[in-house]
Amino acid sequence: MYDILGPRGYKMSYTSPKRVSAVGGRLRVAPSQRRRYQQRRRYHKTSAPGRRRVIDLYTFPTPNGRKVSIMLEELEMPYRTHLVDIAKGEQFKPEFLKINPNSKIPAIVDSDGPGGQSITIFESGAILIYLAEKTGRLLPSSGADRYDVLQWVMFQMGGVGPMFGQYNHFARFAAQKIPYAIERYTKEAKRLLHVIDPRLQELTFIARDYSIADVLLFPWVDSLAKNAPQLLEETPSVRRWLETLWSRPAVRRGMNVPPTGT
Ligand SMILES: N[C@@H](CCC(=O)N[C@@H](CS)C(=O)NCC(=O)O)C(=O)O
Repeated sequence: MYDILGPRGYKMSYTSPKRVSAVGGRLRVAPSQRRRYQQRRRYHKTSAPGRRRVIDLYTFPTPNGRKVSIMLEELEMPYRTHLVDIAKGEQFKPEFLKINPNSKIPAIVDSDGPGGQSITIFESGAILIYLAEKTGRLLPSSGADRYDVLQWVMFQMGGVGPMFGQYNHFARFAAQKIPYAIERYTKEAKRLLHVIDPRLQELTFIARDYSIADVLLFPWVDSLAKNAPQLLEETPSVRRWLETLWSRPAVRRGMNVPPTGT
């Protein structure tokens, strides 16, 4: 169990489902959880004695922010959430600009970075690659499978994120409705869904195994499915993939950090 604290003082406690039990005074780890348990032990062992290493996550309830909270939940890493209210312009405050000079969430500070030094990282793709490499999870360490995942990471960061963002802006939020812009980004959002749909007809996940590519794509595709379900009518495999990801407890937890409406 651990707490998530925000600058506004909200606090949430999580209790993981039972994975470790005591039998005859010895700890028994469920076989399906053994690898994860060993990784967590290694993670805690490498931390300075007596000091609890916690990642600071700077975020807001948006798709880009939730990529990182899902990842931290998947990895079961302790973290503290700091709400940066982008609706109030908090991303432009000098103290946040020291963390991300590009004035956007998400960003992390890991006091236990490479060489035991603190590290600050912005850009969700870079953050997820960092966390994957730190833990050895959700990104193959070498070979063709690694580049397969990385190409879908770039596809998300350079394509889906910005294009779905523009769709949201022009079709949903802009006070002035510009038909050319709405049509352009509707077409582009649909085109991108048609790029991943055939892939998901063949595979359960975007790459061979569940990976950071799924984590990065999920909050954006899910937000489109909620706000413009008609755009997903012709991509049933994308809809199936969304359900598969929603069935993961870590995804559900991460999608609620920070809770919607904060
Ligand atoms: N490429 C960046 C995009 C980050 C981004 O656009 N964040 C938005 C929220 S979803 C933001 O902070 N916007 C505030 C602003 O533009 O002033 C990433 O993936 O981290």
